[in-house]
Amino acid sequence: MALERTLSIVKPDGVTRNLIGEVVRRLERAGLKVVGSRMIRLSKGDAEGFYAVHRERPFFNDLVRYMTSGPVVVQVLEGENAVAKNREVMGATDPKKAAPGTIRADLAESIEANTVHGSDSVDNAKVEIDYFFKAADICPRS
Ligand code: IDP
Ligand code: MG
Repeated sequence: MALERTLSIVKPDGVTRNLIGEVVRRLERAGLKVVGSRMIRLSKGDAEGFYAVHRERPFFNDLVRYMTSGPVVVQVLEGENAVAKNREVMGATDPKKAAPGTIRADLAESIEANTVHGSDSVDNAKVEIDYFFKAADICPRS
């Protein structure tokens, strides 16, 4: 077990439907602690940069349009195995394939508007946290 940090985002569909608290409740109940949090409206450039790894995918332009369609909450989560734990609580990308009881199975609207983002590795978590947070805006809790 290792104390890790990961980046979580409540995506525009989650914010629009007033599900910020519901998402955070589920993450906290799983033992994850919020150590950084702010609401932002991504610019086109922000979204393109954040999802650069997907730029050749057919859904890229739609994804950027969707992620810039309304405010998001970017959060840094801390905890034992935080990267995998967050992904577990989120569920699979496609809500139709997500395990029952996960955020995406219970709350997501579609494979695109799937309510939450979570880093997929410890290395990517570091890059993604740095994309949105200055060190001074993160408050360690353990
Ligand atoms: P992840 O969010 O579960 O890590 P990724 O494969 O990294 O999934 O895809 C990033 C985001 O792109 C997804 O969360 C979703 O919003 C969107 N996305 C992924 N696959 C598709 C697709 O086939 N159609 C439309 N949007 C997609
Ligand atoms: Mg991903």
